[in-house]
Amino acid sequence: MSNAFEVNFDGLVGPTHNYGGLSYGNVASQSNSNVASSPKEAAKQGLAKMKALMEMGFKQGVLAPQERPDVNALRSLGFAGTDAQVIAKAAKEAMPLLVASCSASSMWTANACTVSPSADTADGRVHFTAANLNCKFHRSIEHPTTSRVLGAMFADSQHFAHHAALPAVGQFGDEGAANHTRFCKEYGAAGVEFFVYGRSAFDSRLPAPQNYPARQTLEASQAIARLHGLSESGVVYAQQTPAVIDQGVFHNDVIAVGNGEVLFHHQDAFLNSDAVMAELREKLARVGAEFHSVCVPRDAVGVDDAVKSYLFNSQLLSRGDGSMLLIVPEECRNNSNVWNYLQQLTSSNGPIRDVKVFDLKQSMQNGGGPACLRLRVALKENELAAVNQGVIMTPALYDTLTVWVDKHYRDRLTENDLADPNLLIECRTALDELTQILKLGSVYPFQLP
Ligand code: SUG
Repeated sequence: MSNAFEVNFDGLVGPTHNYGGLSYGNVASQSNSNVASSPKEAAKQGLAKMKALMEMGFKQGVLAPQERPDVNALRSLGFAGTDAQVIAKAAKEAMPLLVASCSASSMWTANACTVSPSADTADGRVHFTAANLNCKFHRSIEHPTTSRVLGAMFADSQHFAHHAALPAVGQFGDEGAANHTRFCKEYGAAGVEFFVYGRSAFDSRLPAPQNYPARQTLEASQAIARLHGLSESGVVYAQQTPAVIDQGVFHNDVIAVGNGEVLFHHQDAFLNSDAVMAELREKLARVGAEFHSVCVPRDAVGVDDAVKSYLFNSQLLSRGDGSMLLIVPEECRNNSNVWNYLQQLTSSNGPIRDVKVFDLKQSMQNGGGPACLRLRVALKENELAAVNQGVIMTPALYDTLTVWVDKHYRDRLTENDLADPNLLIECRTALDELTQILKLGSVYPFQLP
């Protein structure tokens, strides 16, 4: 079998990064509403993580941010005139809509799409379905540009297949890879794809959370498995415990992370957890893999600690020697229950041997940790060679992007600044240059005929 890799494509934080308080059910987003942001610092924190992983020998890529404010979204809501007039009218008459149209939320590329590697799909291609993200208006406007950017990155139709986002209704609410985990013995071998949903849209017998929205439906996950041509024996579905959604676990990647043959998860993550673990064990065995559950007991780390620290929104990475490394946000070190647990975890003889801490505060304050910021794509060597090489991180690209951020990004952004018509011009100028740096061609609305 040819070599295969997991490539992490991190979202480059866009120039309008701000705290809009837009995500009901996401505790950090709600509690930091209206705090001043630093787009420059945010972008640099993200780039520092990409550089560090590249230097540790992991394959690293970058996913471009989006054009914001999204003037076309505002036009579709009835604001008319020149771009500057559209922004001014929205600022005067409907500030929440302007704020939503300015969100840099595409940085959380774990929500960009769901990816199935070629070893799992019926036609032997890597399949991508852009996430409709239709639970929140500010995120529902991402998928058309996401699709164009993914198309420009993974352009070779011999290796890559792209599907449009699912129908834009709550019944097919889809949040992408944040609720999808792929297990395998080796990245290039057939694996098991694990879809976690918050509720069913059509089966009223299944429970649902009482307070916060369940963003992912079972029916959306099933549609993606069909579109990607996954076999029944290669798929496991599980429902999130509704009570944890009500405690702020708005995606599965806030309470579980998996890689290779390992699932690192909280005791309360899944309904009927024992049956889910048994099905994973059985289906992994069929592809010659041995399933390991690393379950964090609620007595050691409560769900509230998991939500505050984002322990599970970590990146679980395989190292050359077969051991695993966990990339966690700084907030884990600041939480004594979590930090004590991690010391114990890495010194027990389990698969996870090391922890590395990153300062991602700018993203974390909007509920986006290390795992939110990356989209994992397992690629065989020839598939990796077919990826647009402009988006693969190198020391030179890191330097170029750092200079680009310094040139175009503001140090500080508040809600009032979003009404500044210059922000749109700054954003377009920066993105026009970025598409050349990353060799993406024309992907943004302002670049299209
Ligand atoms: O969709 N926050 C994002 C965070 C996404 C995290 N992704 C994963 N867990 N994979 C969301 O809730 C907040 C934006 C604001 O309030 O300005 C926001 O969209």
